[in-house]
Amino acid sequence: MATLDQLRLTHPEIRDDFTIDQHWETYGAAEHGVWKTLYDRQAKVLPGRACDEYLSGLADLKLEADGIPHLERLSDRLEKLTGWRVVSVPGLVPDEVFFDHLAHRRFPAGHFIRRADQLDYLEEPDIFHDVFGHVPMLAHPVFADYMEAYGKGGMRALNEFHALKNLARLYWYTVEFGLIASGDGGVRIYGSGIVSSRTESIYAVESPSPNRIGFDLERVMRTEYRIDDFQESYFVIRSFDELFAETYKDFAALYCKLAGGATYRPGDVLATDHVVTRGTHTYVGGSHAAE
Ligand code: HBI
Ligand code: FE
Repeated sequence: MATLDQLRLTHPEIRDDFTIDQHWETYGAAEHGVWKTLYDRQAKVLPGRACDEYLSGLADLKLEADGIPHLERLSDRLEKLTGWRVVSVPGLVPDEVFFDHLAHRRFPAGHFIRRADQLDYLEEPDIFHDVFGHVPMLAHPVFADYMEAYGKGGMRALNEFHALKNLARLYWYTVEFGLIASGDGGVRIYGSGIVSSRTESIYAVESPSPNRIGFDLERVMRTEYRIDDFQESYFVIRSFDELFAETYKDFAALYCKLAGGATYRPGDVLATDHVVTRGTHTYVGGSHAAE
């Protein structure tokens, strides 16, 4: 995580909240071309796999294939819907800065876009992951409330409870890799990490390999996650109202309870789990999952 002083070398105009001006006119044809390639790929795999709320957010915000979005114009549309704006940042920002932006309905989007030879994987979230992956769901009023509540909760977890790890797991298994039950007994995608990845969009919905487990707040907060491969388990919510209602739970009592008790590996399935589909992979145990 670069510090403000380090970032000042490459972004002299960076502000104390780590935001920079996008200077949309400075993106070149190659960068707009990468956006178009990624967008066109996802446009082929998401219908029938992404949830309706995501797809209508994409349409309502007029996020299209033609090129990297102009964040000010995008924010003017988004703000009319749910009060959120999208701000440009050089890359990952410190947790407390990230939470403060979310708590004030500002979503920080990486300024850069991956290179054409990095289409399938990158270590830091770029503007395609952040804007194509995260922003459409911010047009959904209940999810928009959830993200603000997450930001406020993050500040408390960081400052009062040293429970950031538990909260990061909640973010990971909902905002980044969450699934929602669809009426026909299947699942649909709302998580940004999935929806911005062609291969994982297919894997998360159709592969028999991963577990798909009914969402439970404490269960998720106790479950480690991997950052370097497809998820071994996905957690399935029944509705965004259900997810938002979780934020009203007494997190202080929960964090105390979490301080003791088990931590689960990504591939574990518990007797108490509501198993939607049990994965065919066998958890090999082995190296502890990356945190
Ligand atoms: N910074 N720009 C940016 N984007 C993120 O998604 C992000 C971050 N900083 C921290 C972070 N995510 C995670 O550690 C959160 O779980 C806190
Ligand atoms: Fe993300």
